[in-house]
Amino acid sequence: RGTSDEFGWKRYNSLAQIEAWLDEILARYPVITEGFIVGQSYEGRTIRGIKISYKSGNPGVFIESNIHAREWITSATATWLINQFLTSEDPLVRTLAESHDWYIVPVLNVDGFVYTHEKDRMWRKTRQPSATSSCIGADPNRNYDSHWMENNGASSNPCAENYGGPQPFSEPEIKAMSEFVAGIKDKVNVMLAFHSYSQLLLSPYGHTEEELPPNYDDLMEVAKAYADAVEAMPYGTVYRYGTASGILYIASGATNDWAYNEQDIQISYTIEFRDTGHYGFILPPVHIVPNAEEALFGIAALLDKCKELGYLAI
Ligand code: 0X9
Ligand code: ZN
Repeated sequence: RGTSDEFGWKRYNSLAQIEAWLDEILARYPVITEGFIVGQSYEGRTIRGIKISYKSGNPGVFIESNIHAREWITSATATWLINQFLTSEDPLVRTLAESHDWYIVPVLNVDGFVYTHEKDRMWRKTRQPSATSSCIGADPNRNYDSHWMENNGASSNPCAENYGGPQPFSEPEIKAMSEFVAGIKDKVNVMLAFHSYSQLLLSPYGHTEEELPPNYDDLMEVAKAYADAVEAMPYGTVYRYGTASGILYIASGATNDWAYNEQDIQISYTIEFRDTGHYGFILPPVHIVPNAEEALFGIAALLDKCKELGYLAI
């Protein structure tokens, strides 16, 4: 007990720890949970997820986490949420957990994640070599086939941190993710892509500033519900919200734009967690639980607003 190889939320966990914990959870809750496989990474690792479903006919929420390797707070938060959904006795959390079907992928960029633990803490991209350069990996959040490479929203330089890859879905992790989501999209009402850092809720579009998404007003109202709920918590953490292109920068080929544009998932955000830059990606582990609590109550408020606006009908 209390040794560094034990899974928990007092420190960041390795991929092996997360997978061993997932196995325990799946064995302990065999009726409510179901493991799923998204696919295989470039280095041959299995990308795993967990579905949590208390009853049939619930609206679906997909959580994609750790697509960027160094954003460790995202998988720590995703696993904490899984644990809450299964063990919390708070009535609000019970209602949240039991009235949605959750599809959660704690670590999508498995190769990159292992690399950040073993070699380079600041690694962001995948680990697939380039055919034209000695630089390794593409930015997986620029590799979806929605407006790929448009408007300088990704780099064509294999050495850049936002390299879009040689073609859309060149990265096996993203091809697998796209096929997995496409196969269940009729059951997915909400897509949330977990990132860090900056404390932002980013809606489509990321690829253009010239146009707003058709349900922009609703997307802003839903994001405001999340931000207001988080700010009302004792931590008082402030989240800003807007379109990704409007309040951050133009980025094309990202998960939430692809889900919105190509899979018709009408509620789709990138969420940038703590902090605003003091620690940045190297967020101390004392932030894990507070950040995850904010995500929990933010998501609860977001889904309440989605329901009110009619987005959770199935
Ligand atoms: O650049 C990114 O991929 C995200 N920021 S991060 O610092 N985590 O790398 C922002 C993605 C913005 N979302 C869209 N363009 N839709
Ligand atoms: Zn990111």
